Amino acid sequence: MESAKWSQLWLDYKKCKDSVEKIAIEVLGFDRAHRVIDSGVKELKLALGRIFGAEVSEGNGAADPFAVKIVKDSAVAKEGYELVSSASEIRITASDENGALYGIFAAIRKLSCGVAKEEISEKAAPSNPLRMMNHWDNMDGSIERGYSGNSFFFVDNEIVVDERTVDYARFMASIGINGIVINNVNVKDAASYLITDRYFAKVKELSEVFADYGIRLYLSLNFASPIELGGLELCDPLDESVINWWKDKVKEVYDKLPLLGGFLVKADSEGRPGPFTYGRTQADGANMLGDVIKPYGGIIIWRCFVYNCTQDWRDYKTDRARAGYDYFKNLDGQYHDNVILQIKNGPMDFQIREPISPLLGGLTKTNQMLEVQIAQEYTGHQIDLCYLVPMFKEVLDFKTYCQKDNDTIADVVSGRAFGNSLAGMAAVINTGNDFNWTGNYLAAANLYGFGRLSYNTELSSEEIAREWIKMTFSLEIVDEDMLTDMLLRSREIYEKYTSPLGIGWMVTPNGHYGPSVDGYEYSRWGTYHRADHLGIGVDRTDKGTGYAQQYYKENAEVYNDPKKCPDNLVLFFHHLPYTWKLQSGKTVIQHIYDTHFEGYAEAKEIAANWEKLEGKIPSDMYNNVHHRFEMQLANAREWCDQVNSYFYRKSGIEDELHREIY
Ligand code: BDP
Repeated sequence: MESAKWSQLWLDYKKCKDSVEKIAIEVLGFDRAHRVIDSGVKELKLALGRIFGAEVSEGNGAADPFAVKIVKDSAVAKEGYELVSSASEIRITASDENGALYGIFAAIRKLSCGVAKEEISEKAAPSNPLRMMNHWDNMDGSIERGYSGNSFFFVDNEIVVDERTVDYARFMASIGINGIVINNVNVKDAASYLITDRYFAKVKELSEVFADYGIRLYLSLNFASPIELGGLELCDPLDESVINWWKDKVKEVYDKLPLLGGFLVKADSEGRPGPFTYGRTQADGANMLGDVIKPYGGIIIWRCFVYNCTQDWRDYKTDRARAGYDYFKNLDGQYHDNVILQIKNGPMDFQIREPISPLLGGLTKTNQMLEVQIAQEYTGHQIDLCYLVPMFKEVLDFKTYCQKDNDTIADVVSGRAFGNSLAGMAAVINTGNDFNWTGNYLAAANLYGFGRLSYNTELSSEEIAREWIKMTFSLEIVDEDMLTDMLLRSREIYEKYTSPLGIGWMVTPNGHYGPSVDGYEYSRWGTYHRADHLGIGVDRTDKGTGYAQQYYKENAEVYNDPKKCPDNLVLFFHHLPYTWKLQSGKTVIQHIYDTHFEGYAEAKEIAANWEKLEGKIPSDMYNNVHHRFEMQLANAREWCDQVNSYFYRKSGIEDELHREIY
């Protein structure tokens, strides 16, 4: 076999049992020459050729025994599709080109998952208008929080557009992604020059590759560009010289990059410049850019990850969890139409367990979208297995009580709740230039899963896992069941051996892999567990920091009361004695001991399950994951030992089961 340059992930089309000699592709009603239709036809040719061993041609099909027809029909929903099939054809109907492309990939997905060609039927429309990936790639080729090698966009401050870029765009389109931010939100050094002549030609080329697959390219923006690029003395969003500079700059940008979707901005956060420097609000900053980009149809995605990262850990009242809501809620309704706020799923920072950000749905008059992280920064660095789709489902299903019905996070971020047309989901992506794209082969389930979920939030974690497994590996059903089970349990296992009961952190500073119970305890980041010899947890009730009151009444009441608060978040909201009885009936300390021992034991179980797949999947895949499980077990053991010892020594309370604690 010809050796591949990089993995084809879930698009590595394999031959099915059914052989078909000839298949005709027909395009009806769409312009065959349209770039997206052309990509779709190319993909069909490749896939059908491989799956059926067929000779695939384009034609009117009349004489051919089997045809795949791509049909335009304005009755189908925007970016949606309908699939029907019979003994002689598969018919893919859509009203626009993106819908047709998604329909094509859906038909291929069905075939790859073993559905007979005569039995293909599905009707779909995207849950979210914006379905985006955010790269944290730097121009020097490094990736912030990247665990899969270096950037495939940037090498030594140059932009690379090659076959790999095309494959990347195919993968993203196949899961319904329609927007990609190519550079890190921390825009520094060469990245500031992405909006200058230095890079326009290459960014344009990249935007064209994306456009072939129905994807818009976006750029992260340096709010201080007027200073850094323009030589101005300030970047005050209300200053006329600043506004004029931006007007000229954005005109130039759109002259050179007509396909640009807009900008993503991290301002006033972790050392980034922003409107606060000039006594202006976040709305002042976002609206100024929104107004400037409006004539070109662009949008401004403004992140809400704004908090004081130089706080005093002695000060109990300054609660980082409150910051997003405190800074943004009172400006609700002031953001302009083409501005959308991007809000992390939790109030802290992508921990394995956090409550849902109260800002989501707390805002009712503002465009908003959800940000999650599939780069496993705090969830095991793509070494430990952690299938994140169940977490994303929990977020989407959360009932905010922002109104009587239609009040879940899925309703809010899709735009359904309040009728916004700018709405959606974004993920900090987990890819790099490793052969397999995601470091750990199994981490591709998160890449695949996020895309599928952003297109259809109704899919279950299990359905997504099974699709991905079927398309990636060819396994017997017992093995598929086993791997599905491993994925579905993995998040809970990771949670068990790391930080307990929603408290978060306890992680090695900077790197964020492995335990360090007090690593962030006496630092400036606002990330505390407040453990002493009597108890642990942060009082975020009305008697503490008041964070629980940022939720609508129904949720606030639950979180405010340690007897009602779900166990898995109880230390996020309450400071409790180690002897406190949880709803499970266990004490806090016994829960800590039990879950840590269980987490390590269950990690061993899933690692052992993987060994049952030896010889059933390609050896490079097997070895890659096997090696990572070895590292995961060492990590899980370390967490288990350190956390249990720490709390045993702090509390002096014996484990009821008298297991070995050091
Ligand atoms: C944190 C990361 C940091 C990012 C920041 C962000 O540690 O590298 O820059 O989030 O989201 O999780 O801006």
